[in-house]
Amino acid sequence: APKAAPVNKVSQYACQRRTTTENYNKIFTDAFEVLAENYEFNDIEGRCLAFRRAASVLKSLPSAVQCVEATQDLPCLGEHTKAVMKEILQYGRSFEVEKILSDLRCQTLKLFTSVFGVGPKTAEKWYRRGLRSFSDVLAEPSIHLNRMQQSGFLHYGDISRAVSKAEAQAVGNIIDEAVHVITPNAILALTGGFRRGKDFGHDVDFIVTTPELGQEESLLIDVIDYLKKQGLLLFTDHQASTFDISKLPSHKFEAMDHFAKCFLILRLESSQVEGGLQRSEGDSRNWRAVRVDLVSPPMDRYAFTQLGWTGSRMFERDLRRFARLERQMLLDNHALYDKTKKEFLTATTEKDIFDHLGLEYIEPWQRNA
Ligand code: DCP
Ligand code: MG
Repeated sequence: APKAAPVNKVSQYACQRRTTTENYNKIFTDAFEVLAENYEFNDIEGRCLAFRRAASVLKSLPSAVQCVEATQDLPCLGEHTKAVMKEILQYGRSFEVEKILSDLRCQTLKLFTSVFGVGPKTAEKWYRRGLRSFSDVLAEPSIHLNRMQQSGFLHYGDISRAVSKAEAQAVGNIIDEAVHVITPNAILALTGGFRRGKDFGHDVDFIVTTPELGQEESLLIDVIDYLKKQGLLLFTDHQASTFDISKLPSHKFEAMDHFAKCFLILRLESSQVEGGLQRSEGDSRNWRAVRVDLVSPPMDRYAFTQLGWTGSRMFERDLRRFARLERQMLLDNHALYDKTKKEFLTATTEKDIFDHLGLEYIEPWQRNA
């Protein structure tokens, strides 16, 4: 007789799991994130990914794991991850994680990479030069900070503090006004973590576009101009579109998309935020700096961009992996290509893309993998 199909088997692909912001296994996933980041700092990509995958699986569970035996049927959990879980279950903490947290190199790299515009490579370079603190970096005459890093240091206190939902809403109002003053029928949509229902984020992400193909790029430049004239822009880095329709979607996940986009630091007044700004003690300013990203795809690429920018990162990674390995398709922020049929598959909604992939639709708030 055929074996009964396993009930509620958790998929190895994040895009086949529903993951809300409710995480019942935070004690494990926080520990895994420390280990993953440490492997990332040491350029051990495979192990870094293994711990991120394990964390993602645990985030999708409807309750806390009480014993290691309960993880038996779960995918993506190896010997190492299980050993860490065992330690945490037994002692309430992991000694391996604590060792990393007390490691000076790791602490310093974490500190440096928390600056806007500073990635792991720059952080490593500064560490190797013997620099250990922000004042070390800023006092070192041979170090040239680029414009982004200068703004990163200048607004460090503000942009290293989480953005609240009310603040994200206020940013949305500002962008909404700017976009529609310039182009009344422009389309503006929230994306990124706040679209997934997160209460806090490191930035606020939006898609802006126009119904008329080709007009979206000047829209972005005009929006930046408008915000600048209002004195609301503390930093702007505009990247013009390099989108080339003749290029196949790449299967490399890390590749940034080619749409016009800008990375901004916006000045947000307390009076614009319902309930006012959350300020730290002793801070009497009536404004704060907020990181904002805008991406501007042509309208016929809207669904792919929305799916690609809503995240989470693990959800995106697994959508692409699933497409490639299970469907012989290539997915990125621009397009979906069927390698068997040798054709591009069009989509006007995210649902169309899930349908093409033969996946159940997952709501944005269920993509917190
Ligand atoms: N993204 C991606 N790959 C990258 C960068 C971004 O797939 N290298 C996508 C997925 C992210 C989305 O863009 O969810 C927005 O990027 P953010 O860095 O703003 O991430 P989130 O909005 O998810 O989280 P946060 O609350 O930290 O802003
Ligand atoms: Mg974001």
